[in-house]
Amino acid sequence: QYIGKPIRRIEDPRLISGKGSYVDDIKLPGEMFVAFLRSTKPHAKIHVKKTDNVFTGDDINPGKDFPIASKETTYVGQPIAAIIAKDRYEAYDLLESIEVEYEDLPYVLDPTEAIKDEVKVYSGLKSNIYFQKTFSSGNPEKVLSESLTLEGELINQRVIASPLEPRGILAYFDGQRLNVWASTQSAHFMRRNLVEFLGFTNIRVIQPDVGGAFGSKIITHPEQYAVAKLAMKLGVPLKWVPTRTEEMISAGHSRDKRFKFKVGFTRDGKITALVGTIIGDLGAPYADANDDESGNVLSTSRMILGPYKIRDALITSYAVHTNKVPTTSYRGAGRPEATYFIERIVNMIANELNMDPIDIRLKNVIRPEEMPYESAFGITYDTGNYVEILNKSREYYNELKSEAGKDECVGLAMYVEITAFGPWEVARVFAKSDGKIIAITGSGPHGQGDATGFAQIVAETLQIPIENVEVRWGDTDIIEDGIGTWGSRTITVGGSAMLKASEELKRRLIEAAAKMLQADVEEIEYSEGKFTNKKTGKSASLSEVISFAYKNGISLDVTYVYPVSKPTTPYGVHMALVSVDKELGKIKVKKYVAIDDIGKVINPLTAEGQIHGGVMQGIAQALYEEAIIDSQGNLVNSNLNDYVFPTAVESPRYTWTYIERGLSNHPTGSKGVGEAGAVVSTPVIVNAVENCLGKRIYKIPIKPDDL
Ligand code: MCN
Ligand code: MO
Repeated sequence: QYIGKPIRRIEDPRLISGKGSYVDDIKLPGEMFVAFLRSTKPHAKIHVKKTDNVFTGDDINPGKDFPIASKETTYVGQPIAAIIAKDRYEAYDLLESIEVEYEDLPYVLDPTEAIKDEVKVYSGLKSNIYFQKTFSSGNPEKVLSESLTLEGELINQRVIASPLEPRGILAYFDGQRLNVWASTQSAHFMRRNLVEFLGFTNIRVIQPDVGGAFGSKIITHPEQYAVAKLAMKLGVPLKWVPTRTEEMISAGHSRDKRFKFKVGFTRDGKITALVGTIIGDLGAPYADANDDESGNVLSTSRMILGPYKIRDALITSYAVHTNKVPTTSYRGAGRPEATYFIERIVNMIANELNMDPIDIRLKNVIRPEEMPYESAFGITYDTGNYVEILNKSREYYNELKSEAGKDECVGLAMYVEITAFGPWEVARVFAKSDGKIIAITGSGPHGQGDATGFAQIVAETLQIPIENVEVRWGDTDIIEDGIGTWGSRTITVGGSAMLKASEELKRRLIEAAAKMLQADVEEIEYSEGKFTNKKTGKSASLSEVISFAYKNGISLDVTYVYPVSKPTTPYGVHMALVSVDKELGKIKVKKYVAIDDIGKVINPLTAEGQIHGGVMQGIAQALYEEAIIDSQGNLVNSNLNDYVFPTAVESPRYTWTYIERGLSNHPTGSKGVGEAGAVVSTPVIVNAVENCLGKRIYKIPIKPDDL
């Protein structure tokens, strides 16, 4: 009735008519504004002069350099003092009056230099290497010596997640309770972080409307910790919302991984072995961010074998500190890098052997009869048919090729990724006495359209009109706990919790109806809001049964905790038609075709929207975006004009197709789609340009000069 239908987003009417309410729209009487003074040095001892309304690390985190650096800074942009004023204008003006003394320390910006540990990024560190791990399987060196080989280094450059709304927080301590409104991907996660940092539990966190995040708002940022702490100290409402440039010099940096590789293959295109070193740049040491991003370095390492049967492999991976902005998750979080590396390599081999990109993949992918398949690095690919999706892609590929005119080429790439991470999610579903069903999730959607998906799941399970379901989230007071929205987990993990909670509510309603209609539970038939006693033919409506339940002391409030042990693996084949004008140095992505298997599709409209957005971010990484950091550690392109942020003008025409071959084992049958486009589109575009230029490309973004 609803699941699988392209239902329009129930979130949209208020958002597109400008009635949304973001952190900066919320105003409390007497609120003051906080601005942060930021380090202008990549590594220095500092001394900040304290005055009345200036707060330093000594006030906020005595004896430590986090969240506010008090003794030693480790990147340009790091907050080193907070100032409080009546509004943002006064606050920014006052920043200039703060006196700081810097005593320069040696710094290191390049991760391959940092790995040598000659210059420490922070005096307190034993090593710049956060970790070094080895993943190995089979006998790759021997196999390589018996194969054709190809080697090189691929760099997946540092880019900046740029949600339209920057981070932000409003915090007010009323004498008993700390009330927080924050632009975040999870109210619950932020609450747990604040509880730990402040050592105080009476905290409520509200996630109002959020203008995008793309991973950059998973962690609690230093400024948010600092504002919460100052709000507790001062007892006045404090607000912080950064400018765009501040946002770009202090948050959302990501990717920044390189892969030095040697790959072995046979003359007929079978990949035999892969050996290499992955270096991930974590930026400055800063626990929340490093824990998040180092997980992504592992993810890149373990997913580097892609959908291919490579059993002889050895990958050494390093997560390394530098004196740059700490990196965090950005759409795909480790999987785009893995996909970029392996897909570039597969396409290079195909070109080397003059082989069709689909044929070479058919030679190497995991066969459907081998599913579930455990990769050489221990990732379980649960379900799917990689052969079928490749065969299906051929007609689209041939069509794009036949359309390609002069200086136009087609590129193709494939991916498998991991989504729907645990460890659990919570859903709460209850019936109001007025007949409405309220559905609450512990996750924190912020643009994806999950509320529509949840409403579809609840309406379908309870067989009621979708208008009778209200979906709520983003408040730690309305549900017992939650995880959040990231890792393309929400509709699969949160949705499965929602499905189970709805089923339990239905069971309770049938139990109440049985009492009301004097029947055994098995004698009650339920259909579309109507309960019928099969014996007597007597029936009752949903709202009658709800009223009966309330009057008879039966609770219709269900909370369901859904645990997850293993992620699930969506996959797909994407391709694009690209025109390359060498004379003008111009590249235009004309058409983009995506074929995905994301298991059961809950809502093809919102799922396709996710593909469009994700693909565009990957196109931008191939052609436009790059965090350019100068030799003094300054971000050079620190505004959206210089940073070459794509717009609708750069967008191709999309065709999206899905097959529902590999259902997941979750109650919803779905797999995630929120990141898929960003995971695979970069190598698609680079491959197309490479085909036009007839030479290998190792560095992105591809700039006009490179043509
Ligand atoms: N969907 C579906 N069928 C499936 C899978 C998903 O219909 N089999 C639909 C869902 O109902 C939902 C959407 O697709 O409308 C995405 O669901 P899902 O794949 O579960 O991903 P999440 O909701 O967990 O979103 C997280 C993902 C991530 S990790 C990043 S980063 C990202 C992304 O979503 N950030 C975004 N997309 C974004 N979109 C917007 N507008 N803003 C962001 O910050
Ligand atoms: Mo994410």
